[in-house]
Amino acid sequence: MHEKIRNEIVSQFQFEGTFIYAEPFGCGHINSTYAVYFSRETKAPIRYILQAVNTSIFTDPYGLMENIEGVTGHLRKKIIENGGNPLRETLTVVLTKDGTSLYKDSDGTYWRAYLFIEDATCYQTVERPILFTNAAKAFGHFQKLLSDYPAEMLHETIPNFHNTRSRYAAFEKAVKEDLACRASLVSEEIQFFMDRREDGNTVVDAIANGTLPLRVTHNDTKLNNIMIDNDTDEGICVIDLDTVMPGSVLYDFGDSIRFGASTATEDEQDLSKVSMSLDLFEAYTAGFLSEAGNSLTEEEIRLLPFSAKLMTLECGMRFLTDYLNGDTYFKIHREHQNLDRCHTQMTLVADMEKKMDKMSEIVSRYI
Ligand code: ADP
Ligand code: GN1
Ligand code: MG
Repeated sequence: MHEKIRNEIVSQFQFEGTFIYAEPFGCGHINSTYAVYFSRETKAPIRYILQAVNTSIFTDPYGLMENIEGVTGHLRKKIIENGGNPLRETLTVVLTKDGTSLYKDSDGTYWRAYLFIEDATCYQTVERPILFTNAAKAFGHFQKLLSDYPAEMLHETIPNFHNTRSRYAAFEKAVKEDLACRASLVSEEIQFFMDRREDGNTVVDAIANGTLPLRVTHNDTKLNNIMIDNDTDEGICVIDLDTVMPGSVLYDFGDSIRFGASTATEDEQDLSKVSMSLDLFEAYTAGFLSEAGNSLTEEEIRLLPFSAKLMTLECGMRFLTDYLNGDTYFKIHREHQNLDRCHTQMTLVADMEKKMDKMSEIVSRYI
């Protein structure tokens, strides 16, 4: 891939300077991400983010980029109005020399590029609670800035992304087809998700009957999808905008808790290390409600604790579905990694079930 990047890809984009090298970058599970480095004659070297879009998942890459250009354009305008720096506070697409947002290479792979957000860190775990509070404020603020974005302009980049009922259907199909001959190895795990089937209907039904509003949401708010400023610890820029679509604010709140309030990494094999920290739940709740609290409905607020469980349940089931299908969706770096990921999510769900009352108590304190 490096040869291809050097010989074909980098010359297609409006990058400044002379190409030096490319390296795989970050811990995303979906796209193939590289940092590409350039030297400049009179200025310091510069790097960019270059990504091969995963088109088996995002089947309409042009629609995807139309969303991203639309959303970042909207954010840029507001950031400027508020006196901020749009080059650091939102993603900036670097265009190809033809002025388009995607380059289709000789193998049919679609490439895109962004300015690299420098002097900021993308954390894989909450190293200090303040980072999580600040991530929450930034996701809450992101939600507010997009509250007047015309939802009808957005392509649905992954249909039914957080439709837990469809997720259950896909899971049951995977169990039945058993493509990788693994179903007999995971009967307890399968039962765990089947026992919680009813939970999958709660938010889907409430959106359908109008009890919960649809908003423009990020839909993938894990901690490594936000850049945190190295000097101030503020959540400076929300990234990974591939799944910005109409959704429930509960998806964004719940997914952040799923990932960031865990006391262990998403693929930890020692489950004794995995639990949902009430302190981290509180750290996130405080930050999120301070930004977005006023705009939430009573029902949204009531369901915040449940949303953490729902998103964790959904994600665990997606990992198990992928394991049953032979690991074709999420990138894995070792055998059975998707099963390990499924196990941490199951452990978190069970722990959240025990802590639900305490979570509700915390929410009520910040309203
Ligand atoms: P995926 O969809 O595979 O998760 P992301 O868009 O989240 O891909 O990118 C993967 C990682 O690359 C991020 O977690 C982050 O570490 C890094 N990254 C992405 N965009 C930028 C950017 N503009 N500046 C700096 N780092 C970035
Ligand atoms: C994927 O793209 P990334 O790594 O930020 C996935 C999320 C999951 C997450 C689990 C488009 O997020 O939905 O919650 O992995 N993104 C997509 O870590 O499926
Ligand atoms: Mg990501």
